[in-house]
Amino acid sequence: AFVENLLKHPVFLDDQATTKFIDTTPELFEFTKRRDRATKILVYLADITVNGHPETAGRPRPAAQPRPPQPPAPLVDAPPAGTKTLLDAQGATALAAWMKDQKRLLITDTTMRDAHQSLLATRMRSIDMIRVAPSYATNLSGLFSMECWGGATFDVAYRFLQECPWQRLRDLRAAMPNLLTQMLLRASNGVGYTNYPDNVVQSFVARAAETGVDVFRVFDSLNWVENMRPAMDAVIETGKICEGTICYTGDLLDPAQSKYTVNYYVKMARELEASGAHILGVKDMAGVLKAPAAKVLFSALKDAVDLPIHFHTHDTSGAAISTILAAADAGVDAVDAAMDALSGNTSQPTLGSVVEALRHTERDTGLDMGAIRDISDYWEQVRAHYLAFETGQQAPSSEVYLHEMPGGQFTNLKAQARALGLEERWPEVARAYAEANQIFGDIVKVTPSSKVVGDMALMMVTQGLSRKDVEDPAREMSFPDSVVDMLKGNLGQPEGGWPQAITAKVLKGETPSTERPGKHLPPLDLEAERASLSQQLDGAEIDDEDLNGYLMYPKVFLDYMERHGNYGPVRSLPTWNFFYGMEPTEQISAEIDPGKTLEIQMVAIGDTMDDGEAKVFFELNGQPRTIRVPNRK
Ligand code: BTN
Ligand code: 3PY
Ligand code: ZN
Repeated sequence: AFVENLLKHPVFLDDQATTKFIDTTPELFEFTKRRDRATKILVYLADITVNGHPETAGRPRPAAQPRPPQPPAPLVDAPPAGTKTLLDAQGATALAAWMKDQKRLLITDTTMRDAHQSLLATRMRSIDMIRVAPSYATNLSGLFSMECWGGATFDVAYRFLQECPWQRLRDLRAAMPNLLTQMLLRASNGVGYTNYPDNVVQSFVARAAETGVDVFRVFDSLNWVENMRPAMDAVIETGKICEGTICYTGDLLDPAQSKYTVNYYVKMARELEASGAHILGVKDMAGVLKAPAAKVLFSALKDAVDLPIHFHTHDTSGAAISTILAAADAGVDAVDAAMDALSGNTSQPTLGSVVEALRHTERDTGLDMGAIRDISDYWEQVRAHYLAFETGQQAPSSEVYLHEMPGGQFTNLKAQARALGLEERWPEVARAYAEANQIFGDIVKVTPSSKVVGDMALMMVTQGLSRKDVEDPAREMSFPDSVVDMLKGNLGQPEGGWPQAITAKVLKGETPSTERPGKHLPPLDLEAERASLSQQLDGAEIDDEDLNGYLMYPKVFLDYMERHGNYGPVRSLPTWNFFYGMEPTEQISAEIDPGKTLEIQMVAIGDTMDDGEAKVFFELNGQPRTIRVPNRK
């Protein structure tokens, strides 16, 4: 009967069965459900083994297969009470007050989000995070929060890792019940690159809070508070923590600095406080805040607002720890750091070193160095699997003070430059980036405005254009779409407005908008979108997670669903095998559901036949299985 049930089920008929569909459809008999998904995984493994993974093709490969990472054992029986325990018991306002009462410097671990976004092109897979999450819950329960979601991870999970980002969040939340989870939200740009209608942002925030985000770091890519309010209001409405965030740029000690001064930041901090933020975030996305300036900035902000302050920076220059110590001295409440093995350079400063630097001082973090070392050892083993995504950056660089490129963009722009054959000309790209920033009037550069500056820089290098050429009204050229869009006002308004001459040239006389973009975007009919998505997926029931994924990235989501139909829950594969397939005689396990594990052995790779298909021989749970895949090599 189950076969009939399964085969007649409208969703299954069209091979659109997803993990979630099967998980939430109890009428399906277990044996076949396993067999079916197992076959899909074997097809994936066969395909990668024969053809390679497109994402690692042509990239450096570890000399030998690294051993599977082993998470540290728990130091206590159960997760002790932590910040999440406090939030649940007393709410966001009490949590903020508690932060201010702490003498110790609070630490956010960014390893699962910004660190790999900034070092490994955001390619870290969920399995490598979820495996170590219980060790954090037991061994480092004194952390302030775990930044593990948002930013570029949402898009990359679907697009490149063939994973559902919501499932990642759900699993991490469950594995760290005592710790606050934190995400990066680009205000009206959601976790995308463009302004969404207000109700799309609201819907996304509500769903993220429901699935497991506790702290929302909300920023706007032009530091425009008006454009942050809908997202901030949506967060506050969920009862979760709203970290209203200032993006730091320039050098506030520079006497020539006329825009991004202490007064500018103080004014913005007050606006964020008045808008209901529980925490004031200071996001130094490029890592250009220097220690002496930090002292001035944080002292002024402490005086100006009553909120706890949370500082985020990058170690691109190699000088970030000095800035953190200055910030700690000036009374900052919390800072971000990455576990040692994934820290430094374009990533966050080194967590263990921050902890050590403050040991036996007033701001001693109280975190256990042994626990930190063990978890960092785990991350070191994980990192070895991602060699294909390393940037090749060997050393810190003071050039960041010239280009001010966000750490999270660095790896991305480098990959884009490589794709255009400009890898050898990276220093030119970096300098063009600085010039492009000046063309736009010296703006805050952070996703998505940083991407626009990057697009402009790549155009300048490929076409050999200087700033003067670009600004010359007599010289005709066509600009990247993202530049046109930004100067139309579709990302909002920067401090001081867009420079008039370049706007006129780019828009060819069209009048730009100076109002909040969301003001004119009509609300999307969410139920109509759900119905349309369901239709595109052959009648599948669409839950809020899938709907919100689709609203952020319609095409990326649909492509993901199509591949999911073919390859099944590949998130359960070990990272090595996900990227490199299997060797003959190799044996692996894949837990496709809690407690349900596939034992997979690759027996041999057969010949490719006349029809171009290669046979791959496996044993699945001891039973022989032959899979045919097209040999595209
Ligand atoms: C991806 O597209 O990056 C992840 C999904 C894997 C798609 C498989 S990998 C082998 C084969 N070659 C392709 O280009 N796509 C499929
Ligand atoms: C992001 O928006 O993804 C960032 O990390 C910005 O710094
Ligand atoms: Zn960052």
